[in-house]
Formats: sequence, C-alpha cells, structure tokens
Amino acid sequence: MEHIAIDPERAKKELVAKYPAKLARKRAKQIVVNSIDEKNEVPEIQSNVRTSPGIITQRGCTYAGCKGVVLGPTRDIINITHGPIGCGFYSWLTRRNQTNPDDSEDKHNFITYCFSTDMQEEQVIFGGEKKLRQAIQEAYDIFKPKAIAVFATCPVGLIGDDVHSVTREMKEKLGINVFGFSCEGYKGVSQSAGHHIANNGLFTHIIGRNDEIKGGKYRVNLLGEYNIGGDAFVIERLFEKCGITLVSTFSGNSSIDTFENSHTADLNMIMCHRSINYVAEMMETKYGIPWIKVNFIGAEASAKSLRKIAEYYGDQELKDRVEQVIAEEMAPVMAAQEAIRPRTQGKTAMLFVGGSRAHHYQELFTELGMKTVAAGYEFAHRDDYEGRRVLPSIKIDSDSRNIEELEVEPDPTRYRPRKSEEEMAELQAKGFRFKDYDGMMPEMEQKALVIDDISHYESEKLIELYKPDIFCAGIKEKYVIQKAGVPLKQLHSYDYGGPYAGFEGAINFYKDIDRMVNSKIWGYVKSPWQKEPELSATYAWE
Ligand code: CFM
Repeated sequence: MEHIAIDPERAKKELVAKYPAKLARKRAKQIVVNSIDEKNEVPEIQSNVRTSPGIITQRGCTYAGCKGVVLGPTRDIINITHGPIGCGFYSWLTRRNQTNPDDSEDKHNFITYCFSTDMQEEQVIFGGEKKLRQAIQEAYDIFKPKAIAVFATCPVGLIGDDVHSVTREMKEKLGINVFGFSCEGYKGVSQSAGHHIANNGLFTHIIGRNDEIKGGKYRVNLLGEYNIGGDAFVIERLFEKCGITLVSTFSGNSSIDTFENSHTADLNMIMCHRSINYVAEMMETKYGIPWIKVNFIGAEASAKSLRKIAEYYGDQELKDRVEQVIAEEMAPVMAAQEAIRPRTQGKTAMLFVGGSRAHHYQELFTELGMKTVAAGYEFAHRDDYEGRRVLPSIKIDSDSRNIEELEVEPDPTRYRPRKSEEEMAELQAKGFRFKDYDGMMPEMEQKALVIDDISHYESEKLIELYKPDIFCAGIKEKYVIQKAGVPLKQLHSYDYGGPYAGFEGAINFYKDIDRMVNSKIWGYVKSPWQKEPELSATYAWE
C-alpha cells in the first residue's frame, strides 16, 4: 500500500506557495523531505529560530518552559509567578502532570495552588520587589514549605526587578531554600530557553545538597519524564519490579528531597532530550555520572530501555530479572496488538508536538502498523531532529547566546567516575552508546515530511493534501483539525486519557487510537468550506 498519497516535494511547495517570498524562503529551510543515506545521515533542518510575525505558531514562552514544564511538576516547592495575574492563572494546572503526595512524609502538595505576586500598574511603574518580598513571606507564613521558587515574567525583566537579590535575601531571612529564575517570556524563541534556564537553576540551587545514599544496588535517575497522565507512575512500578532504585525523576512525581541527592545515583537516563539534557551533561562533568538516552513510550522501546540499564550494570541477576519482567509485561501487549492491528494497519498519522514526543510516539504507531507521514517539533533543536552528531555544527545565534551556559568543573571531593575507562570502553565496544541521541529523522521513513514550528495554516493545508487518519497535536489545534473531519489526539495532555508509557501504557494507547481512527463520526463532518461558498481575499503584497 502506498502510504504517502502525494509527492512530498509538491506538498512542500504548496505549503509555502501563499507566503510572501522572504517568508517562503525561510519556511523552506524548516520543511524538509526526509532522506536517509547509507551512513544514517539526514538533511539539515532549520530549527530553534524565531517564528515569523503573522504566523500562528504552536509555541509557548520561556516562562512556560521554566515554570510550567520543568519546575511545575515538583509538588513541594512553592512556585511564585512574579508578574501580572494572567501569567500565573494561565499556567495553573493546564499541564496534566500528576503527583502523589503520599510518597513523602510531609505530604506537601502545592501543585493545586496558584501563587502570583499579582503585579499591578503601581509595581510596573515603581518596581515590584517589595511586593515580591511580601509574597514570599506570606507563602512561607501560611505553608511553611521547604523551598520557594520565583519565576520572572516579561514585565519583571522590562522594569529591572532583581528576583535573585530578593530570593537571596529571603533565603537568609527564612532559613529555607529560596531561589529565582530569570525566565521572562521573551528571553528565547520558545519554551526551550526556559528549559535551559530551569536546568541551570536546578543545578545551581538544588542538586547536590544532600549526600545521603538511599536505595539498593542499582540507583538511577530518570530525566525528562513529567508524569503526564500518570506515565511516571507506570515507569516507577516497572523499575520496582526489576529491583532498580529510582533516586529521582526530573520532574514527574517529584519532591525537592529527591533532587537534592540525585547526584548519588550511578546512571542518568534521559527520556525527553530537549528539555533536560543540560542537567545530565552538568551532572556528568561535576559528579561523574554517565548518561544514556532511553524511551519508555512504546512496548518495544520500553523493553529496549530496560535491557540497556541491565547491560550498563552488567549484572546477570539484574539481566535475568529484567528479562522476566519484559516477558510478563509483553504478553498482554502482544494480545492487544493482535486484536487491534487488523483495524489500524496501514492507516496514517501526523505528529506535531513539543520537542520530544513527535519522535517517541511514532514507536506506538509503528506497533499499530500505522505510518507516520509527517512529523515535526514545535521548539526542538537540530540535534533532536538530526542526532547529536550535528552538535558541533550548530551555529549559536544571538537568541541562544542570551541564555547562560554554566561553567561546570568536576567537584573536588564528590566527583567519582561510575565506571573505569576500561569498563566504559568495553561497553562501547559492544555497541553501548553513552551521551548519544540519534534524533527523529533517521528513524522516520524516507520521504516523510519533517516540519519545524508548523503554523496553523500549514496544518490545515497538510490535512487537505494528505487526509491522514489521525493528527496529533494539542488543544490549540484540536478543533480546527476535527472540523476538517480528521480526529486529533492530544499528545500533550492525552485528552484526559493515559497513561501511555511502558507496557500497560502502550495498551491504553492502542485502544484509544483504535477508537479514534475507526469511528464513523468523522465521515459525517462537513467542513465549513464544503457547506458554504468559499470566501476569498487577496493579500496586500500581491
Ligand atoms: Fe519534553 Fe515534555 Fe516534550 Fe517538553 Fe512540552 Fe510536554 Fe511536549 Mo507539551 S518536556 S519537549 S515542553 S516531552 S509540555 S511533557 S507535551 S510540548 S513534546
């Protein structure tokens, strides 16, 4: 069966045909027809550059990446948004990161609260530091938290409030950990800048404050798993079954206590490379913890990742345990695949989401026998598309230079290589890869379309050209796409569904996708342009 209905080169031309010449030229660098050569290398794609004004982008802001994405899921830090109330309100519980306060002794859970300094005109004119100081004091008096974090929004940067001096002062005064983030929304081209700022803050203010070693023989951290829809709970159960101690997860179902001694783990595993690779890199330099890329989205990928951990430790007991767990978990997965695949085989999918999931979820579609005909990230960098091998050739532009790169040195007393050079070399000789990520494109089909920072207009055009069986994106796209008769699966929030991670998550996903792509309802949807005469207009530049 021919999955790609139209010539992707033609599709690419059509996507940019209506744009003014300069914009069309720019977008053409961000839209690539995939081609993989013998060395597994793929063409260059432009990414992590500013969105052109006038385009309706899927992207969010730097504050969203810092406060919402990386720090948001931690239950016992009080996160205060320093800014007008809207920034706090619209980032309040909009991401489905779940947490289990029963996991810690104090049962603190501040995720359900929305803390903001509610900046008014008066503060914008005369400065907001005084109000921030009061807000920190008030939050402390009411909740007695272990830590308070402050997040700067756009006006804070514009008027020059110094969140760092206020947090330093309050840390001294209250005797708890108080720290700030200069994550003003405009700081970068997307939320990606906010991830980096958050990583720097975690590393500077939290990681390494407690040297106590907890847990058994195999102690690991999971980085870049945010417990959307309960994914982290599934992965935690898996590790437990295998006898692996999860020292900390950054930052799904997490507590500040787990971050503080995360440097005692012996292996860092990265799920979402985009949002947290900086922490892994810095922990390796400072403490000597190696990192590997894993993926717990997809049953096959989950099995592969568990085997990778066992191989890292090289311990037969762990290897046997892992194989036993995989065998147990795989049985119901195979049964579900057998039942559902006849109904999903050969159908097509498109994924446009974030900086990681557009890649990982292709695994689940493959397991359903479905083809990904087009995919792209909102805000990822070239390494997430083309693999880390292109890192040396990425040009650092002024927007990236805006974000601080921390100078990290090996810790004089706590740096401890987890494996000797010989052991590392031996593992590598067997094909084990440290600090590596191949990116999305080498794993996609030849000729699939890869689109960075897709616009609303381009999404609609793609639907028209390809008529995929399912489109994966977020709430901003959902109803526009569904009005065109194509079901949309939200891959940020899971549409109130999930978990989708691990083996049991894979089964949930198969069932949800089966229901969506086989529903007859989409055939009855008439798009507005099918019902009413088309309105047309011309652009001023024509
Ligand atoms: Fe990483 Fe994420 Fe993602 Fe991301 Fe996000 Fe998210 Fe995402 Mo929404 S951290 S890059 S900034 S996997 S919130 S849990 S779903 S866009 S693909």
